[in-house]
Amino acid sequence: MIIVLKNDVKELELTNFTEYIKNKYNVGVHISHGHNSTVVGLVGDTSSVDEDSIGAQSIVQSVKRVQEPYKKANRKFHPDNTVITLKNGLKIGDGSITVIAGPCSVESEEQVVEVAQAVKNSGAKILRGGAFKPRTSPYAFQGMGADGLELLEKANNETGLPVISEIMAASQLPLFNDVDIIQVGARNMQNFELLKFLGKVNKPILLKRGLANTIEELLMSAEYIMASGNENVILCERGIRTFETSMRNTLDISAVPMLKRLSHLPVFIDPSHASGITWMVEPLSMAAVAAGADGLIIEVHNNPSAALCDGAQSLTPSQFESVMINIKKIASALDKNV
Ligand SMILES: [Mn+2]
Repeated sequence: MIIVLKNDVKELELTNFTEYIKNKYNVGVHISHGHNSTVVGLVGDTSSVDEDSIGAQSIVQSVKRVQEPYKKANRKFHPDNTVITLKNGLKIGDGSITVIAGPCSVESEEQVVEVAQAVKNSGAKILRGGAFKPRTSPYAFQGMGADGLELLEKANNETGLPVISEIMAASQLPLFNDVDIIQVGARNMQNFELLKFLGKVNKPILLKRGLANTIEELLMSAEYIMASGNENVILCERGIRTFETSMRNTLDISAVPMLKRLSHLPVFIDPSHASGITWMVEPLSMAAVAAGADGLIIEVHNNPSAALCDGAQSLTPSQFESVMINIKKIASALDKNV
């Protein structure tokens, strides 16, 4: 349920009102001070809440029941876009386009530092690199683990780029101290215990959509993280499984405007895993920016043919440079910075 308050509400009135509601109906309260209005969202079992009695209060403008099962991730609860600020001051979701780039997996110091420098020179703002890899086959390269995270930290020291890496289990968290954004991969999107655990962590979470999950299921997974206390969630569409076989997955570009409408959270696109094909990354990146995405996460390798993981979809630094040039053209048509 959402309660929109009148414009001239005083802080004390708001406090008294929310205390009254919490005590009377035993529900959680989420307050959002927007540009145009203050919205009080009620979370929990709101079946006993009397709409008419709340609507009759002097500070209340309107009361609405929210049909969607996700509340904190719902734009109705938080009309303004969520803007996430990293340690270095970089803002995500503020209307500019944020590009994350780097290798699928960290393989060596030379590799990750070289790629980090190259993508930074082309305009990437965040370095990606997998240390723990969720591979379909148990016999495929599983990632460098803790050593990989240390190499990412070295690349951060060399370039100043914040880093993002994927976590696969709660027990790995102590190793993620120097990681700026924690990624939850598509295969863990519905690992609810992991999501609840990450809700207690004080770092932004990039949550990838599962390859066979609906938009509502993605938002419910974001809700798990937010309900546990961490509201800094980035949603990432990375392709879904359809009947189409000519690409690794099918990029659901329509997820961008739909997610932006349903939720206030930043929305990213991963064109690399969506297509699995190097030459498709550029057009899909351009389409993502045109559709309103807040950012992109792109795989770049200094020698894709020798990559230990996802070489077929990894760009060379010069191909990445071309992507950046072209998405800047789209962004500037929309009056956005990259
Ligand atoms: Mn990959």
